[in-house]
Amino acid sequence: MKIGIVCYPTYGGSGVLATELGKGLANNGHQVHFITYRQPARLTTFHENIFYHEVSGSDYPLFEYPPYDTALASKLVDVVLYENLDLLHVHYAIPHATVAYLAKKILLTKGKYIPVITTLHGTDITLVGRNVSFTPVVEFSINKSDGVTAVSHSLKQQTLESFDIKTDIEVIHNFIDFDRFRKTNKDHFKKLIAPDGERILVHVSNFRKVKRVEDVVKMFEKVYRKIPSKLLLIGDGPERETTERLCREIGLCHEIRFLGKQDAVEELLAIGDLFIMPSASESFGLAALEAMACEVPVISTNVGGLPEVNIHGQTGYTSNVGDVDDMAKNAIDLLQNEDKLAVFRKNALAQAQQFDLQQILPKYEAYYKHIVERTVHRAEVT
Ligand code: GMT
Repeated sequence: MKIGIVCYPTYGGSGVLATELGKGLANNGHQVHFITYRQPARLTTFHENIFYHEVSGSDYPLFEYPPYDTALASKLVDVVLYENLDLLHVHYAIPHATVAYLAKKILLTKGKYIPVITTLHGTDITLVGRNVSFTPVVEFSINKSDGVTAVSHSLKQQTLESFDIKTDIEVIHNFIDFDRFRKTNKDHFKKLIAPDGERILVHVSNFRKVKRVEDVVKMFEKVYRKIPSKLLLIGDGPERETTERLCREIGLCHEIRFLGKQDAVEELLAIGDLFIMPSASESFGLAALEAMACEVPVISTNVGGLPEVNIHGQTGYTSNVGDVDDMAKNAIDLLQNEDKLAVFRKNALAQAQQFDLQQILPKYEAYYKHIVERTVHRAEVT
Protein backbone atom coordinates (compact mmCIF):
# COMPACT_ATOMS: atom_id res chain seq x y z
CA MET A 1 0.00 0.00 0.00
CA LYS A 2 1.07 3.61 -0.51
CA ILE A 3 0.37 5.44 2.72
CA GLY A 4 0.63 9.14 3.58
CA ILE A 5 1.32 9.87 7.25
CA VAL A 6 0.64 13.33 8.69
CA CYS A 7 1.96 14.05 12.18
CA TYR A 8 3.72 16.54 14.41
CA PRO A 9 7.43 15.99 13.86
CA THR A 10 8.43 16.83 17.42
CA TYR A 11 9.37 14.64 20.38
CA GLY A 12 5.70 14.43 21.52
CA GLY A 13 4.05 11.02 21.84
CA SER A 14 1.83 11.29 18.76
CA GLY A 15 4.77 12.16 16.49
CA VAL A 16 6.90 9.39 17.96
CA LEU A 17 4.15 6.82 17.53
CA ALA A 18 3.39 7.95 13.97
CA THR A 19 7.04 7.80 12.97
CA GLU A 20 7.59 4.37 14.50
CA LEU A 21 4.43 3.14 12.78
CA GLY A 22 5.69 4.46 9.44
CA LYS A 23 9.01 2.70 9.93
CA GLY A 24 7.27 -0.56 10.80
CA LEU A 25 5.02 -0.31 7.74
CA ALA A 26 8.02 0.43 5.52
CA ASN A 27 9.80 -2.65 6.88
CA ASN A 28 6.72 -4.68 5.90
CA GLY A 29 7.03 -3.47 2.30
CA HIS A 30 4.57 -0.56 2.29
CA GLN A 31 5.58 2.74 0.74
CA VAL A 32 5.31 5.45 3.39
CA HIS A 33 5.20 9.20 2.77
CA PHE A 34 5.61 11.49 5.80
CA ILE A 35 4.05 14.91 5.21
CA THR A 36 4.83 17.53 7.85
CA TYR A 37 6.71 20.79 8.46
CA ARG A 38 9.97 19.27 9.69
CA GLN A 39 11.75 15.94 9.47
CA PRO A 40 10.21 13.81 12.27
CA ALA A 41 12.58 13.54 15.24
CA ARG A 42 12.64 9.75 15.13
CA LEU A 43 13.16 9.58 11.35
CA THR A 44 16.91 9.51 11.41
CA THR A 45 18.04 6.88 8.91
CA PHE A 46 17.50 6.18 5.22
CA HIS A 47 14.91 3.57 4.24
CA GLU A 48 14.14 2.74 0.61
CA ASN A 49 10.38 2.72 1.32
CA ILE A 50 10.22 5.99 3.25
CA PHE A 51 9.76 9.44 1.73
CA TYR A 52 9.55 12.81 3.42
CA HIS A 53 7.63 15.80 2.02
CA GLU A 54 8.19 19.08 3.80
CA VAL A 55 5.37 21.57 4.12
CA SER A 56 6.83 25.03 3.81
CA GLY A 57 4.99 27.97 5.29
CA SER A 58 4.84 31.48 3.95
CA ASP A 59 6.50 34.42 5.68
CA TYR A 60 4.49 37.03 3.76
CA PRO A 61 4.27 40.03 6.15
CA LEU A 62 0.46 40.11 6.07
CA PHE A 63 0.35 36.77 7.89
CA GLU A 64 0.74 37.28 11.60
CA TYR A 65 -0.10 33.56 11.82
CA PRO A 66 1.30 31.78 8.73
CA PRO A 67 -1.52 29.65 7.25
CA TYR A 68 -0.06 26.19 7.95
CA ASP A 69 -3.42 24.47 7.39
CA THR A 70 -3.65 25.84 3.84
CA ALA A 71 -0.05 24.92 3.09
CA LEU A 72 -0.55 21.39 4.47
CA ALA A 73 -3.80 20.86 2.52
CA SER A 74 -2.10 21.95 -0.70
CA LYS A 75 0.83 19.63 -0.02
CA LEU A 76 -1.52 16.72 0.69
CA VAL A 77 -3.34 17.26 -2.61
CA ASP A 78 -0.03 17.36 -4.44
CA VAL A 79 1.49 14.27 -2.76
CA VAL A 80 -1.68 12.16 -2.93
CA LEU A 81 -2.04 12.85 -6.67
CA TYR A 82 1.58 12.72 -7.68
CA GLU A 83 2.48 9.66 -5.61
CA ASN A 84 -0.92 8.06 -6.20
CA LEU A 85 -1.43 7.28 -2.51
CA ASP A 86 -4.02 4.72 -1.36
CA LEU A 87 -4.61 6.16 2.10
CA LEU A 88 -3.94 9.13 4.37
CA HIS A 89 -3.35 8.36 8.05
CA VAL A 90 -3.36 11.53 10.15
CA HIS A 91 -2.16 11.61 13.74
CA TYR A 92 -3.66 14.08 16.24
CA ALA A 93 -7.04 15.47 15.22
CA ILE A 94 -6.14 19.16 15.41
CA PRO A 95 -5.71 20.37 12.72
CA HIS A 96 -4.76 17.25 10.78
CA ALA A 97 -8.21 15.62 10.54
CA THR A 98 -9.70 18.90 9.37
CA VAL A 99 -6.98 19.58 6.83
CA ALA A 100 -7.22 16.01 5.51
CA TYR A 101 -10.96 16.50 4.99
CA LEU A 102 -10.30 19.67 3.00
CA ALA A 103 -7.67 17.87 0.89
CA LYS A 104 -10.08 14.98 0.36
CA LYS A 105 -12.73 17.36 -0.98
CA ILE A 106 -10.27 19.07 -3.32
CA LEU A 107 -9.05 15.68 -4.56
CA LEU A 108 -12.61 14.65 -5.33
CA THR A 109 -12.85 17.52 -7.81
CA LYS A 110 -9.86 15.93 -9.52
CA GLY A 111 -11.48 12.50 -9.65
CA LYS A 112 -9.53 10.94 -6.77
CA TYR A 113 -11.08 9.52 -3.58
CA ILE A 114 -8.55 9.31 -0.78
CA PRO A 115 -9.66 7.49 2.39
CA VAL A 116 -8.64 9.28 5.59
CA ILE A 117 -7.94 7.60 8.92
CA THR A 118 -7.59 9.81 12.00
CA THR A 119 -5.80 8.55 15.10
CA LEU A 120 -6.79 10.32 18.31
CA HIS A 121 -3.80 10.56 20.64
CA GLY A 122 -4.76 12.42 23.76
CA THR A 123 -4.79 16.14 24.33
CA ASP A 124 -6.41 16.61 20.91
CA ILE A 125 -9.48 15.25 22.76
CA THR A 126 -8.87 15.69 26.47
CA LEU A 127 -7.50 19.24 26.60
CA VAL A 128 -7.41 21.12 23.33
CA GLY A 129 -10.40 19.40 21.76
CA ARG A 130 -12.59 20.25 24.74
CA ASN A 131 -11.88 23.94 24.27
CA VAL A 132 -15.29 25.17 23.10
CA SER A 133 -13.76 27.23 20.31
CA PHE A 134 -12.45 24.03 18.73
CA THR A 135 -15.33 21.65 19.49
CA PRO A 136 -17.46 22.03 16.34
CA VAL A 137 -14.47 21.64 14.04
CA VAL A 138 -12.98 18.68 15.92
CA GLU A 139 -16.33 16.89 16.11
CA PHE A 140 -17.07 17.50 12.41
CA SER A 141 -13.62 16.35 11.29
CA ILE A 142 -13.72 13.15 13.35
CA ASN A 143 -17.15 12.33 11.95
CA LYS A 144 -15.94 12.97 8.39
CA SER A 145 -12.93 10.63 8.69
CA ASP A 146 -13.34 7.29 6.92
CA GLY A 147 -11.79 5.54 9.90
CA VAL A 148 -10.99 6.64 13.44
CA THR A 149 -8.69 4.97 15.93
CA ALA A 150 -7.95 5.80 19.57
CA VAL A 151 -4.84 4.73 21.46
CA SER A 152 -6.73 3.39 24.49
CA HIS A 153 -10.20 2.33 25.61
CA SER A 154 -10.18 5.26 27.98
CA LEU A 155 -9.54 7.76 25.18
CA LYS A 156 -12.32 6.22 23.09
CA GLN A 157 -14.69 6.60 26.04
CA GLN A 158 -13.65 10.20 26.65
CA THR A 159 -14.15 11.02 22.97
CA LEU A 160 -17.66 9.57 23.02
CA GLU A 161 -18.45 11.52 26.20
CA SER A 162 -17.06 14.83 24.92
CA PHE A 163 -18.37 14.85 21.34
CA ASP A 164 -21.36 13.70 19.33
CA ILE A 165 -19.54 10.98 17.39
CA LYS A 166 -21.29 9.06 14.60
CA THR A 167 -18.28 7.05 13.44
CA ASP A 168 -17.03 3.80 15.00
CA ILE A 169 -13.81 4.22 16.92
CA GLU A 170 -11.35 1.34 16.78
CA VAL A 171 -8.98 1.00 19.74
CA ILE A 172 -5.42 0.26 18.66
CA HIS A 173 -3.03 0.66 21.55
CA ASN A 174 0.40 2.29 21.35
CA PHE A 175 3.23 -0.17 20.71
CA ILE A 176 6.89 -0.71 21.42
CA ASP A 177 9.78 -1.81 19.23
CA PHE A 178 11.78 -4.36 21.24
CA ASP A 179 14.67 -4.17 18.78
CA ARG A 180 15.33 -0.80 20.31
CA PHE A 181 13.73 -0.75 23.77
CA ARG A 182 15.15 -3.56 25.88
CA LYS A 183 17.33 -3.79 28.94
CA THR A 184 21.01 -3.62 28.09
CA ASN A 185 24.02 -3.55 30.35
CA LYS A 186 25.07 0.04 30.94
CA ASP A 187 26.84 -0.47 34.26
CA HIS A 188 29.70 1.87 33.33
CA PHE A 189 27.20 4.61 32.72
CA LYS A 190 25.26 3.79 35.90
CA LYS A 191 28.50 4.22 37.87
CA LEU A 192 28.91 7.72 36.48
CA ILE A 193 25.41 8.79 37.48
CA ALA A 194 25.21 6.90 40.76
CA PRO A 195 28.81 6.23 41.91
CA ASP A 196 27.77 4.96 45.36
CA GLY A 197 25.07 2.58 44.12
CA GLU A 198 22.26 5.08 44.63
CA ARG A 199 18.83 4.23 43.18
CA ILE A 200 17.96 5.95 39.90
CA LEU A 201 14.53 7.43 39.23
CA VAL A 202 13.71 8.54 35.69
CA HIS A 203 11.13 10.87 34.17
CA VAL A 204 10.71 11.56 30.44
CA SER A 205 8.27 14.11 29.04
CA ASN A 206 7.87 17.30 27.07
CA PHE A 207 7.55 19.29 30.31
CA ARG A 208 4.06 20.56 29.62
CA LYS A 209 1.81 21.47 32.57
CA VAL A 210 -0.24 18.29 32.07
CA LYS A 211 2.88 16.21 32.91
CA ARG A 212 3.13 17.72 36.45
CA VAL A 213 6.93 17.52 36.48
CA GLU A 214 6.96 19.40 39.80
CA ASP A 215 5.25 16.37 41.36
CA VAL A 216 8.18 14.24 40.16
CA VAL A 217 10.55 16.49 42.11
CA LYS A 218 8.27 16.64 45.18
CA MET A 219 7.96 12.86 45.38
CA PHE A 220 11.69 12.44 44.70
CA GLU A 221 12.47 14.67 47.69
CA LYS A 222 10.48 12.28 49.92
CA VAL A 223 12.20 9.22 48.45
CA TYR A 224 15.63 10.83 48.75
CA ARG A 225 15.12 11.53 52.47
CA LYS A 226 14.78 7.74 53.02
CA ILE A 227 16.90 6.16 50.28
CA PRO A 228 20.09 7.41 48.61
CA SER A 229 18.91 8.17 45.09
CA LYS A 230 19.32 10.26 41.95
CA LEU A 231 16.70 11.70 39.61
CA LEU A 232 17.13 11.95 35.83
CA LEU A 233 14.78 14.40 34.09
CA ILE A 234 14.76 13.85 30.34
CA GLY A 235 13.08 16.20 27.87
CA ASP A 236 12.38 19.89 27.74
CA GLY A 237 9.43 22.23 27.54
CA PRO A 238 7.53 25.10 29.14
CA GLU A 239 7.70 23.84 32.74
CA ARG A 240 11.45 23.29 32.86
CA GLU A 241 12.27 26.64 34.45
CA THR A 242 9.70 26.24 37.24
CA THR A 243 10.98 22.73 37.89
CA GLU A 244 14.59 23.93 38.05
CA ARG A 245 13.56 26.62 40.53
CA LEU A 246 11.86 24.02 42.72
CA CYS A 247 15.02 21.89 42.74
CA ARG A 248 16.99 24.92 43.95
CA GLU A 249 14.41 25.74 46.62
CA ILE A 250 14.56 22.26 48.12
CA GLY A 251 18.35 22.18 47.79
CA LEU A 252 18.59 18.99 45.75
CA CYS A 253 20.16 20.26 42.52
CA HIS A 254 23.20 18.01 43.04
CA GLU A 255 20.98 14.90 43.04
CA ILE A 256 18.77 15.89 40.09
CA ARG A 257 20.07 16.04 36.53
CA PHE A 258 18.26 17.82 33.71
CA LEU A 259 19.38 15.98 30.59
CA GLY A 260 17.28 17.85 28.01
CA LYS A 261 16.06 16.15 24.85
CA GLN A 262 17.81 12.84 24.31
CA ASP A 263 17.72 10.56 21.28
CA ALA A 264 18.96 7.37 22.95
CA VAL A 265 16.34 7.31 25.74
CA GLU A 266 16.62 3.52 25.95
CA GLU A 267 20.23 3.83 27.20
CA LEU A 268 19.07 6.04 30.06
CA LEU A 269 16.11 3.80 30.85
CA ALA A 270 18.53 0.86 31.00
CA ILE A 271 20.01 2.23 34.24
CA GLY A 272 16.68 3.19 35.83
CA ASP A 273 15.12 1.59 38.91
CA LEU A 274 11.77 3.38 38.67
CA PHE A 275 9.98 5.48 36.07
CA ILE A 276 7.81 8.35 37.33
CA MET A 277 4.73 9.60 35.43
CA PRO A 278 2.50 11.82 37.61
CA SER A 279 0.45 13.23 34.68
CA ALA A 280 -2.87 14.98 35.20
CA SER A 281 -4.12 13.41 31.98
CA GLU A 282 -2.59 10.66 29.87
CA SER A 283 -4.41 8.84 27.10
CA PHE A 284 -1.94 5.95 27.12
CA GLY A 285 1.54 6.84 28.40
CA LEU A 286 3.94 5.76 25.66
CA ALA A 287 6.95 6.89 27.71
CA ALA A 288 5.88 4.55 30.53
CA LEU A 289 5.62 1.66 28.07
CA GLU A 290 9.15 2.41 26.82
CA ALA A 291 10.37 2.23 30.42
CA MET A 292 8.55 -1.05 31.06
CA ALA A 293 10.09 -2.59 27.93
CA CYS A 294 13.45 -1.79 29.54
CA GLU A 295 12.27 -3.58 32.72
CA VAL A 296 11.68 -0.42 34.72
CA PRO A 297 8.53 -0.47 36.95
CA VAL A 298 6.32 2.62 36.84
CA ILE A 299 4.99 4.92 39.54
CA SER A 300 2.16 6.81 37.84
CA THR A 301 -1.21 8.38 38.34
CA ASN A 302 -4.38 6.41 37.66
CA VAL A 303 -5.86 8.71 35.01
CA GLY A 304 -6.95 8.03 31.43
CA GLY A 305 -5.33 5.03 29.77
CA LEU A 306 -2.54 4.63 32.34
CA PRO A 307 -4.25 1.71 34.17
CA GLU A 308 -4.41 -0.11 30.78
CA VAL A 309 -0.60 0.05 30.71
CA ASN A 310 0.63 0.15 34.31
CA ILE A 311 -1.05 -2.56 36.36
CA HIS A 312 -1.34 -1.43 39.99
CA GLY A 313 0.56 -3.75 42.32
CA GLN A 314 2.18 -5.72 39.46
CA THR A 315 4.11 -3.54 37.04
CA GLY A 316 4.25 -0.56 39.38
CA TYR A 317 1.72 1.49 41.29
CA THR A 318 -0.93 4.05 40.39
CA SER A 319 -2.07 6.94 42.61
CA ASN A 320 -4.51 9.82 42.43
CA VAL A 321 -3.32 12.94 40.62
CA GLY A 322 -1.24 15.11 42.96
CA ASP A 323 -0.94 12.47 45.70
CA VAL A 324 2.85 12.69 45.93
CA ASP A 325 2.80 11.14 49.40
CA ASP A 326 1.25 7.95 48.03
CA MET A 327 3.62 7.90 45.05
CA ALA A 328 6.63 8.33 47.36
CA LYS A 329 5.34 5.64 49.75
CA ASN A 330 4.97 3.17 46.86
CA ALA A 331 8.38 4.06 45.43
CA ILE A 332 10.08 3.63 48.81
CA ASP A 333 8.33 0.29 49.35
CA LEU A 334 9.66 -1.04 46.02
CA LEU A 335 13.14 0.41 46.32
CA GLN A 336 13.60 -1.02 49.81
CA ASN A 337 12.62 -4.51 48.74
CA GLU A 338 15.04 -5.97 46.21
CA ASP A 339 13.05 -9.19 45.63
CA LYS A 340 9.80 -7.35 45.07
CA LEU A 341 11.51 -4.90 42.72
CA ALA A 342 12.89 -7.83 40.70
CA VAL A 343 9.38 -9.33 40.38
CA PHE A 344 7.96 -5.95 39.30
CA ARG A 345 10.74 -5.60 36.73
CA LYS A 346 9.78 -8.97 35.22
CA ASN A 347 6.07 -8.10 35.29
CA ALA A 348 6.77 -4.76 33.61
CA LEU A 349 8.55 -6.53 30.76
CA ALA A 350 5.79 -9.14 30.39
CA GLN A 351 3.13 -6.41 30.27
CA ALA A 352 5.15 -4.41 27.71
CA GLN A 353 5.29 -7.52 25.52
CA GLN A 354 1.50 -7.29 25.14
CA PHE A 355 2.17 -4.09 23.17
CA ASP A 356 4.94 -5.45 20.95
CA LEU A 357 5.11 -3.71 17.57
CA GLN A 358 4.88 -7.15 15.95
CA GLN A 359 1.43 -7.62 17.49
CA ILE A 360 0.04 -4.10 16.98
CA LEU A 361 1.32 -3.42 13.45
CA PRO A 362 -0.89 -6.15 11.87
CA LYS A 363 -3.89 -4.48 13.56
CA TYR A 364 -3.15 -1.23 11.73
CA GLU A 365 -2.58 -3.09 8.46
CA ALA A 366 -5.89 -4.97 8.81
CA TYR A 367 -7.69 -1.73 9.64
CA TYR A 368 -6.18 0.03 6.59
CA LYS A 369 -7.30 -2.84 4.36
CA HIS A 370 -10.80 -2.71 5.83
CA ILE A 371 -11.13 1.07 5.30
CA VAL A 372 -9.69 1.03 1.79
CA GLU A 373 -11.99 -1.84 0.73
CA ARG A 374 -14.99 -0.13 2.30
CA THR A 375 -14.36 3.14 0.45
CA VAL A 376 -13.07 1.82 -2.86
CA HIS A 377 -16.20 2.62 -4.84
CA ARG A 378 -16.98 5.83 -3.02
CA ALA A 379 -17.22 9.08 -4.93
CA GLU A 380 -19.24 11.33 -2.63
CA VAL A 381 -19.63 14.87 -3.83
CA THR A 382 -20.69 16.69 -0.65
O1 GMT B 1 2.59 15.29 22.52
C1 GMT B 1 2.04 14.69 21.61
O2 GMT B 1 2.50 14.54 20.50
C2 GMT B 1 0.73 14.13 21.82
C3 GMT B 1 0.55 13.84 23.23
C4 GMT B 1 -0.73 14.48 23.64
O3 GMT B 1 -0.67 15.24 24.58
O4 GMT B 1 -1.74 14.24 23.00
O5 GMT B 1 0.71 12.49 23.59
C5 GMT B 1 -0.37 11.62 23.60
O6 GMT B 1 -0.14 10.63 22.66
C6 GMT B 1 0.75 9.57 23.02
C7 GMT B 1 0.84 8.62 21.84
O7 GMT B 1 -0.38 8.10 21.49
C8 GMT B 1 0.22 8.90 24.28
O8 GMT B 1 1.02 7.80 24.64
C9 GMT B 1 0.20 9.94 25.40
O9 GMT B 1 -0.34 9.36 26.56
C10 GMT B 1 -0.64 11.13 25.01
N1 GMT B 1 -0.46 12.21 25.98
C11 GMT B 1 -1.48 12.63 26.76
O10 GMT B 1 -2.59 12.16 26.72
C12 GMT B 1 -1.16 13.75 27.69
